Parts: sequence; C-alpha cells; structure tokens
Amino acid sequence: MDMIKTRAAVAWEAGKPLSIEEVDLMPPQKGEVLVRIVATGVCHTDAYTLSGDDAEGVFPAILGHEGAGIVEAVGEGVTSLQVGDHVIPLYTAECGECKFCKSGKTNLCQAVRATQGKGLMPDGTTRFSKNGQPIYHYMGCSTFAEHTVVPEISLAKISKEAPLEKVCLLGCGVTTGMGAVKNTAKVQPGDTVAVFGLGGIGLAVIIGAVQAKAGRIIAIDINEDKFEIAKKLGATDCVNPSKFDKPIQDVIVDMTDGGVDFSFECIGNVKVMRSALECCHKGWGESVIIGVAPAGAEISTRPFQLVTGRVWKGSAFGGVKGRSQLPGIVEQYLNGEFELDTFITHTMGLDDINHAFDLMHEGKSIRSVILY
Ligand code: NAD
Ligand code: AHE
Ligand code: ZN
Ligand code: ZN
Repeated sequence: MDMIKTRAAVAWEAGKPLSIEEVDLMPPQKGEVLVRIVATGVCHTDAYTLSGDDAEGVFPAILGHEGAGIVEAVGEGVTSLQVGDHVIPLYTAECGECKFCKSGKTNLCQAVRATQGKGLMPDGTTRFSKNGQPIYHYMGCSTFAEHTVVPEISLAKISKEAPLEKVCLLGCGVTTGMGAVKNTAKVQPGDTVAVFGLGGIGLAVIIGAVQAKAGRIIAIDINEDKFEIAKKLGATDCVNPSKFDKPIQDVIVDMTDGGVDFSFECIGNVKVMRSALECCHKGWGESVIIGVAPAGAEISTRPFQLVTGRVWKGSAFGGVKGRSQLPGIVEQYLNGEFELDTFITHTMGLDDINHAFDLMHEGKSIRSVILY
C-alpha cells in the first residue's frame, strides 16, 4: 500500500486555531491499523492540549481522541481486526500482556504509553507528515483526521449496528463519567453524590449515578445553563457556587447532614478538587478526580481531611478496559440502557472544527460532533 493523502485539522502550534489541510499518511506498519474516522467528538482535553497547558503537548500534532470509524487496512501481523470492522480508537490501550493489564487492578495498560505520550507510534516514528515534516499523533488516536493509523491494541471492535456518529462519544467522555461512578467509586444504592462541572464528563457521571441508584445527585456548575440537562438526566439538586458567600464545600456539607458519600471533580481546577474532597462525609466520603489540571498545578488540603477518613482517588477513562469492556458498553447503548443524544448539542463538518472549540469555551455546547 502507498502513502495516502487525507484531510486533517492540524494544530501547528499551541494557542492557534486548527488548520484544515491535506496531509500525507503512511500505510499501517507491523501491528498497526488504518482507520477511516466517521465521526469524532471534541473533548475538553483537546482544548487543554491545544492551549499549551499539557505537559505532554507536542506540536505540530493532529488532536482528537473521541472518535469512531471503519478499518480500511491492516498492517503485518494484525489478527484481531479486518477491513470493514467498526472500531473505537482507545487512548488507553489494552495489550492483555503487560504487568498493568495482568494485574486485574487497573485499566492503565502501559504497552504503548511511553511513545504515545511523545506523539509517536510504538516504533518511535510518526505516520502523518506534510511536505516531509513529521506531524505528531495525539493520545494514540488523532481522530481530527479523516484517516488515522492506530496500534491494533488501541482499537475496540464494536457492533456494526451502532451509529458511529453517536457512539464516538464512548471513546472518551461518556465512558469516562459513567465508568468513574461504576468502576472507580463503586457508588451503591441510596448514596449521596456531588458532581462538580456539568460538561460531557459531569453529565455522564449523573447518568452513572442514576444507574447506580444514588439517592441524591447534587450537580454543581457556575454556568446555570447546564442545569436543565443535568436535571433531565437525573440530578436532584443544582447548585451555583458563585451564588453563595461561603465555600461550596460548606454549602454541600450543610445540605447533606455532614457531607456526601462520593464526589466527582469534572473540571480540571485544583481549587475545585479541594472543595470536592472537603464536601465528602467525615469517616468514609470518597472524592474522585476526573478533571485534568494544567502542567505544574498541584492539589492541596489539610492532611486532617484524610486522617479523618475522606479518600482522594483518580480515574482515567472511567477505569474501563477498552478492548474487553467497551464493546459491551456499546451493546448497553444499543439496548437502550442509556442515551447519547442529549450530549450532542452540535454537529458540524471538519471545516468548522474551530467553532466547536469556541462553543466549548463559551459554555454553549456539551459535545460538538464532527462528521466527516
Ligand atoms: P467541559 O468544558 O465540557 O465542562 C466543564 C464544566 O465545568 C463546564 O460546564 C463549566 O461551566 C464547569 N466549570 C468550570 N469552572 C467551574 C468552577 N469553578 N466551578 C464549577 N463548575 C465549573 O469539559 P469536559 O469535556 O466535560 O471535561 C471535563 C474535564 O475532564 C476536563 O478537565 C477534561 O480534560 C477532563 N477529562 C478527563 C478524563 C479522564 O479520563 N480522567 C476524560 C475526559 C475528560
Ligand atoms: N498529558 C497530561 C495528562 C492527561 C490526562 O490525564 N489524560 C487522561 C485522559 S483525558 C481524556 O480526555 C488520562 O486518562 N490519563 C491517563 C494517561 O495514561 O494518560 C499530563 O499531565 O501530562
Ligand atoms: Zn477526552
Ligand atoms: Zn497492557
């Protein structure tokens, strides 16, 4: 197979709009797969990396990590996928063989993580280029391109029945939020939950909390426009921290007879992470950090908060093992166990992708989905 040309949104440098252009893409090498991306969501993490805040951000790069597509070619030695298969690219691979995969304790496969974090394929090179200049991959996915090359172990094969323009959201946001509730926190019936930040991730936490039969779901955001969807999905209370003259953790502790059983930070703000921990109930409350904070940022609290029984945790991709568990989550969607339409507030072509970033920054979208 020869080099192909494909259309992509290139991030040439941090803080600049993406540039839509034709780029060169090398064929898939050993253990790699060529995927035609059909649709991709735009996640806040794409904006975070584009902003220059990501310690692993490298440029020029093709961003995007919330996509779905169809296999167009496979490289040497690929056995688990064939042309025509429908797939979701995974930023958390699953090799099944590394210490992490075998541990049974984590979804954080490390097989390709080191090169992935440098924007490279596992052999240390890139498949994308323009006029001979290499263009970096992103999170092992690069879904802001009509075609991308991904390691075989970074692809979940899903049902051909699933609408790719919707289930692309399972490539990050919705799986992350729902999974953090089920796999990381393990919320139980009757538990009280606080969700900080009502974007795609926070709203998916609400869906997960409803599925877990949480007794009370307190949704927190400084943008009250988010409250309507939060309530529609099952939030029992909506709170705007800027409406109070005391810290939001004190407000929530007062509302809940001593604090919540579980809280989730879905923003990436280290001050809010502290509030999310400190609104947890003494003795047992657990706070799960999902939001991604800027390079160099650090969390803090009085150690006494932990001494007295509160627990701080984190969650990546909702603790979900992509190859073995994501196909089942797609089946749950097809069975009507949860919905995705509410998340998709905007759809557009690749040419308008910068508008998707504007809508996110203006607080006007939950998810924009790019249709190729
Ligand atoms: P988003 O921009 O759609 O939503 C963020 C929400 O937070 C918005 O509604 C905003 O109004 C609200 N917010 C901002 N500042 C606030 C404050 N001080 N108090 C209360 N609310 C505030 O973002 P998203 O796509 O939902 O992503 C959320 C975070 O999760 C980001 O940091 C993203 O990078 C991260 N993320 C992490 C994972 C993971 O696996 N850990 C996966 C996906 C996304
Ligand atoms: N590159 C950043 C960290 C970024 C980060 O934490 N990413 C989340 C997924 S965000 C998806 O929208 C994650 O899963 N991290 C685990 C991992 O292995 O990257 C930095 O700080 O360097
Ligand atoms: Zn994401
Ligand atoms: Zn592994």
